[in-house]
Amino acid sequence: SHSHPIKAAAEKVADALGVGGPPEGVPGAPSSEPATVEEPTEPRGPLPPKPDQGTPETVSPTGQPTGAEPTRKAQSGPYLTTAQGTRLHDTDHSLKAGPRGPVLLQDHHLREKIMHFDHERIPERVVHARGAGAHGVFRAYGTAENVTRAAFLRKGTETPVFVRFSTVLGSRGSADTVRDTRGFATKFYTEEGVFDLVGNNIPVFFIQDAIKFPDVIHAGKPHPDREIPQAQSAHDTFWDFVSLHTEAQHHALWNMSDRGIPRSYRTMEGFGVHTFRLVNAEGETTLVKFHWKPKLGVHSLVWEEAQIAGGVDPDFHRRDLFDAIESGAHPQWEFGIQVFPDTPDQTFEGIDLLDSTKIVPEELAPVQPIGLLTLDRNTSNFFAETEQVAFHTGHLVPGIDVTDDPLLAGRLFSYLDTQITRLAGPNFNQIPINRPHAPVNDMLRDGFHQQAVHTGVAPYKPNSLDGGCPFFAGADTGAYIEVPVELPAARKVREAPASYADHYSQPRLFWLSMSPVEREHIIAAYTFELGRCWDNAVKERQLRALANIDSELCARVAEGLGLPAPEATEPPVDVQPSPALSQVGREWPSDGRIIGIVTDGTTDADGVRALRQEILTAGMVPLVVAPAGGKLGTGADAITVQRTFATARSVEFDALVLAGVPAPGGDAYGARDSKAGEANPAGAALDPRLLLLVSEAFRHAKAIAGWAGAEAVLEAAGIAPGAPGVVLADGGTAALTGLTPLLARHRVWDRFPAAV
Ligand code: HDE
Repeated sequence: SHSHPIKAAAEKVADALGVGGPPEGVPGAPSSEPATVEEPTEPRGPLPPKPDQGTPETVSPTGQPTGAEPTRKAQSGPYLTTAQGTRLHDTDHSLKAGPRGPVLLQDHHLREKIMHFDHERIPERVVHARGAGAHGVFRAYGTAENVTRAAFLRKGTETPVFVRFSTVLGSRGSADTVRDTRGFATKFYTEEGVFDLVGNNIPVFFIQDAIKFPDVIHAGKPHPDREIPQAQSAHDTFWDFVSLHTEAQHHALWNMSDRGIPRSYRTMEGFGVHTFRLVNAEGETTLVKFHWKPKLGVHSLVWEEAQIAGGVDPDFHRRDLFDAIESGAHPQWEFGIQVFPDTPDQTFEGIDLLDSTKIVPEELAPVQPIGLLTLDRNTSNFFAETEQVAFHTGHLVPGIDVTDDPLLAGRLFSYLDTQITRLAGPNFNQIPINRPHAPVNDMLRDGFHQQAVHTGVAPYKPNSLDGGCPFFAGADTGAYIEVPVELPAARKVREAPASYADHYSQPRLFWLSMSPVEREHIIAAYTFELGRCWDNAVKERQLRALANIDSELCARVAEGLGLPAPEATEPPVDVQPSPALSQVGREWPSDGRIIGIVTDGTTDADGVRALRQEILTAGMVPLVVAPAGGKLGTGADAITVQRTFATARSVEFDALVLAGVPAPGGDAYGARDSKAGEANPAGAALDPRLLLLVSEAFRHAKAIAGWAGAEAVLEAAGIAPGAPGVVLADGGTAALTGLTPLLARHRVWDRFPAAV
């Protein structure tokens, strides 16, 4: 019962992923003849943006909407110019004294070109350097109106947003699929000014007090002597810190779970982590935790897949997000809040709401949906938007306030401060991507990279010379009207509240909430990471921490490391599991899933064409794989091969369909050098790349279907025809019918623990 837009989206994904142009047989697709690209001879204006790419909103440097004024775009006019707008007639040759003579210093164009190039890079973010961003829209359900007066949460209000996803530890060019926390930062350009929700895909943090942030990051970053390993937590300094500073155990456990290796940014949850305070129109306050719930469900990679993807496609997540949006398969998240009464003790059911190493299980406080986020537009320039976007936890709108979480307090300082170095000065709010969409009328002046030409003579208050302008908002519309929260009489101390000393009850809660296969993954992850450590004292200390989480977890990891399992030093805590934390056992829409149709020279092209169409109709993405590039079948409706045995790797596919028929007198999928359209030589050996593709997909617990000929391939790959999640059918329709429910569960969980 998929609607037409999803089908159209899937068609476009297939198209975007293909190497050979638009999918054949799709109504409205242009003819399969590639259009000839003509070399332009006449001067013409800059290329128009792609349909899903717009330039930043038309606003003045300080955010004032400019109405009809043209957008401040970098390129205009048909001719190449210098930065001063002077037309150029040559950009390929330096000015020299004769063709073989010395280059002349007076060549301004040469100097300007090289000078600018030399300064193209800005410092990368000290954390979260690697990321991908997209534009979208947030629509409020109105269900939060009773707890907050924030205008963008009023029923039906639509607010433009920009979201940046990221990893934490790696450099800007590092791989997407490493085991790490993911950032999930959202900028809401509301009519009341910018609200930034700078969250992560893991609901807890390593530390309870911001003063520890440099410590945990120094421990996680590469070793200072050789700057290795890149984008990894699997090294001594990280586990040294985590094992000594046991409040980090909870976050580290989430990292070691499947949450540390998401399948896609589109299938990640997001969390505000801290408790925030909402204020409604009556001035009443509520404590909340923010959640993002992906419409496609929460899905992860398996570790071997993540490692392979890190090599064969380091841009795995960035590409996935971009392709999906470009094709019209717009990812969506429901925004939700867990609501707690704002009591003086700031706890809920005994859980300290000011401790960012703790969650409140959804079973105790359900997540109430308050709006829908849709990402529908890619960036048109990565640097201008994704690199220059500057989030800040202190960018708050009326109706949303902070709490006294000491981790949040440090962030309120840090995010402004870091931009001074990264974006070189205090005027980063004037960079197009950071400009509010609400009018800006501040009294901030001058500074590096000032873009605005301010008028008036009195940037101070009170003034009479500028007529007293600008004026104050009324107390009912203004921001930063702090809630007059009663503070307990206190003396200055450097200490944490007693509840912050509980480091093990919640890791244990998480562990007990996992399904058996998720526990296996966690055990394997710790065994891998600690196995990569060199110092035995670090491993032994971390095993002692694991003993306090769960004795079986500790014993299994110790066994893998070949070390004795220590006893717990703290009595096991009696906690109730939270089933909502497990990713296994639920069914989700299979929209956008990528299905590899593996063919060879003997495959029936009509069958493949029909199957492709059925996959598209179901809102999924077919990719045709063959031993070599080219076409399947002949004539106008020949099918373009999109991946070859050389370019395909199992990690790209959510499921495989082996669509072959045995060649007369030979095996299907025959010899390595068979070509599309040619029968395979009798008895030829199966291509090892095909066997790798199939056996990896099986090992990664992906559904595999096939018809005639598939059995031989499965057998050669060592897969029993009756294995779980293997569908042997009599054709494409039956194969897809068999695959669909398997895809809804994301993986064939029954294949574990034999699978990796
Ligand atoms: Fe951040 N963090 N952080 N952080 N953080 C930054 O800001 C910091 C923390 C998060 O896509 C920096 O502009 C401190 C928690 C995200 O641009 C910096 C502390 C959470 C992003 C900074 C924390 C986050 C950042 C680096 C401890 C989840 C990427 C560049 C008190 C709730 C935003 C920048 C983007 C980025 C500091 C802890 C999330 C240095 C001091 C907890 C998603 O300001």
